[in-house]
Amino acid sequence: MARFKKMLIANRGEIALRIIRACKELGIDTVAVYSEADRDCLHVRFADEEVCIGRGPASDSYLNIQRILSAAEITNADAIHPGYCFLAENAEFADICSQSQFVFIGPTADNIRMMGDKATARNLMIENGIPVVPGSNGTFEEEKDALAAASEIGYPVILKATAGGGGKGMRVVRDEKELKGAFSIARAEAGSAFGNHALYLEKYLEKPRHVEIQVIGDQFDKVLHLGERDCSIQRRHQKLVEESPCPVMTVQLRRKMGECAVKAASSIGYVGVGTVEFLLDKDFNFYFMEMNTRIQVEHPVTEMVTGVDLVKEQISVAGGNQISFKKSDISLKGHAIECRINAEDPKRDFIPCPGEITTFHPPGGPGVRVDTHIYQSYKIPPYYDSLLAKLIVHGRNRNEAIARLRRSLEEFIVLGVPTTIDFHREIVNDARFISGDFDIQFLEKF
Ligand code: MV4
Repeated sequence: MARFKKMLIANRGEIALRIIRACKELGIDTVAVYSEADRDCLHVRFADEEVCIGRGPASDSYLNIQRILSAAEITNADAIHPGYCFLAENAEFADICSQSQFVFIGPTADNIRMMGDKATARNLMIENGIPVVPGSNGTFEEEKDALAAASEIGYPVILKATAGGGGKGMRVVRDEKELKGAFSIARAEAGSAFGNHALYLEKYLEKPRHVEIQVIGDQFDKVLHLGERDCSIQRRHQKLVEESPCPVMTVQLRRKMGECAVKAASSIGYVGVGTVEFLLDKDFNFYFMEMNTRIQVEHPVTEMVTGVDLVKEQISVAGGNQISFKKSDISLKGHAIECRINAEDPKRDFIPCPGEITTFHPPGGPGVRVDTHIYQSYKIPPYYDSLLAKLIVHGRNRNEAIARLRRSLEEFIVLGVPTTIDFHREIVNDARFISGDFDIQFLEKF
């Protein structure tokens, strides 16, 4: 693949390193951008070139479109990889990149826009025969319309901001009185958080699992899926543990969910890697929630069970190549589980804890992968999210994966700041986790 000569990575942390690794294997030179708070970061050291783009706060650096484009121009980069968060799902940024002759490593701006508006995405799924939770037809501007829709659907309902996603701007409402209180507050919150007031609502499902399908599309109208990830173990919409396969998945259900995910992506001519999120209820009914149009934090669990390098494949399809494998090449081998290690204090409501890493000893051995940007004496700046490392284990089956996870967590030493390692040690010894019997409320009762 001779398409790209030089890639600018518009991100930091472990994902910037992950992208640099993919570029090295593809023979693409790399440009790191960094903030003044990130001078000593590994992405800066491992890239071929580096450009400082501003002060610590993300709005002055990793979110500053003009500075990132200037860095791409002065280094003569031909592509820009946004990673996740920051500008990854910013349609305007994707547009500006292409207008400036830089290939945006991601889907088209229109793909991002379409899926970024959740009510629009929901209607598109209905048109394509993909199951959605009973809910409103589009958004509403007035409380009376929300009340009418809710009484038709039946309580409890969940109010969602059409410009939200990933749990931002959602509110569960149990009766008419609650809806009357919540409507204008949710509307105002959506307006200030997303610059878009519009809300829609759905019947609230009480204890589903969060199951998402990894998809990839190329520029030749080919879309394939790479199986699922179960991401039910989360707290305040931050995932803590992800695994593949989903412990309750069957071959038939995977085929049905996979077909729906492929249809969802195909219906908008999707190009790139993406994730279609579903809720799965106890009776194995599944419902489309939203589509994430980026590479996700938890992509390594899919890499471990499929053997596909998703970041290399993502860069390849953005460069105009066909997907490098066929549907029949994809089989899920064994079981993979990821734990997110954050600099947070579980004893103090998971408050982020920046500071200096005084001791760092990552685990190793068979079936163990650690994606991290930290090292001994690294100082965690206060400006960004608290993810320090992803521990990903693989085994021939779920039990072997859990055994490897348990002993890896015992080996893993991070001192200097509180981390979620101890919390994960408790999760892997929980009977319901071990039996695979959990849903999105698992940590609330933990
Ligand atoms: C829901 C839901 C229940 N019913 N929609 C959360 C993130 C976004 N992707 C969609 N989400 C949900 N949508 C209906 N109709 C449950 C979730 C949900 C969730 C809700 C509250 C607390 C934690 C949650 C974790 C995963 C999903």
